[in-house]
Amino acid sequence: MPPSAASPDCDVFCKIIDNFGDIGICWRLARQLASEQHLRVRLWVDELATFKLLCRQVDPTLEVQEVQGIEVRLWNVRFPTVAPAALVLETFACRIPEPFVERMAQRSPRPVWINLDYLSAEEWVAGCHTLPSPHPQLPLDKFFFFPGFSSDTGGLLRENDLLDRRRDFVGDADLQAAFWEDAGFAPPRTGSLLVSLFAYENATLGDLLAIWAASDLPVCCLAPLSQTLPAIRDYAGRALEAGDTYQRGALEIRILPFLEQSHYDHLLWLCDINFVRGEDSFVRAQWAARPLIWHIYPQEEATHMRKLDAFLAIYCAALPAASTAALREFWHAWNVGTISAAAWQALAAKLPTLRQHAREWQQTLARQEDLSSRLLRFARSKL
Ligand code: TRH
Repeated sequence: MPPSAASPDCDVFCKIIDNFGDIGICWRLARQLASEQHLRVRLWVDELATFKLLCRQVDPTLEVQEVQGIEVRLWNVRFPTVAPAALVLETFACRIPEPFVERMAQRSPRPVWINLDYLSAEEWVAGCHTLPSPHPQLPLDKFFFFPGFSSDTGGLLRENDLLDRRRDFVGDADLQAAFWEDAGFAPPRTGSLLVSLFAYENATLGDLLAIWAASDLPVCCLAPLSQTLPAIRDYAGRALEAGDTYQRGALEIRILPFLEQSHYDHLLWLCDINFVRGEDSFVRAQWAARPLIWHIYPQEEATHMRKLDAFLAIYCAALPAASTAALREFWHAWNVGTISAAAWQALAAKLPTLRQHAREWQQTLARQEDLSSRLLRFARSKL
């Protein structure tokens, strides 16, 4: 498409460092700013091939295109001379181009410049949320905006209609059948425990698959293509691709293609337990209101384990002690790579309680204002 005739209200900058979380979050936020906050959004992305995996409409060969009402621009070394929008969102400290920053300083009025940071349940977040950082030379402040789980943080991304769409999907056999058809599989056997599996490389994945294969309960493990595939292949002892199925004992593994972002929600809504990772799938699993197992993004010196515990502390605050212990032990074992049959059995025994808890947790979070509304309210207060 030709560049939009109307100038944008908001520039969003996304650098895909690794994985899918950066673009997953930016794309979700950009769409919400456009569809719910009625902003004209211009999204700068440095790598369109990864973006295409989440949204098939993206054409990786185009420098400028419109996708779902959003102006998508390839962010490469030839950065064009464009006028900055009134709101500039840098995400995950991706360092927007210096010439663009200089034009921001020349703009009148100056844009509101926000860096959207990573999600954490740690206590320090509320104290740093919305703090300004003055540019060393230019008359510009950059504000740090932290997502979070409480009202004194930036909140969580949640589309207006998300919970209604989930409810409709969960109650509609035809929508579910359409999901399976799109994914290239027949619906799983009734009575199987449905588990979605999205994780980083994990040394204990083979152990978990063996535990499921030996369990009394049939387990259907739905694994969209991700870093779990090598370990699944090792376990199966053969090559597996998207569309393949592998059966051993009580376990059926289905390798799914990497799903479009909106279809991934459907998978989470269908499953009894969701193994998720990073940030965005972790949040979506909470909106799915089902028990979740979080593989946190690993950081140096195991600082991610503090982050994991900070979340467990708030998530389990209203959960009975025995369920908390089972969940905590399993999450720790999954993240350090030492799953045992006892840890799985303890977790499995608590699934009904965890399911009820996941519903209550979703309801608690849903009572809070979502991230895009908080972000806009904050930006307007600075205009
Ligand atoms: O891909 P991730 O590991 O992303 C990570 C984290 O965001 C991490 O914090 C960050 O530091 C790092 O990126 C750079 O996991 P995450 O955040 O869950 O993002 C995955 C996205 O992919 C999410 O938007 C859901 C989407 N997804 C699909 O669209 N289809 C799929 O089939 C799957 C499995 C995921």
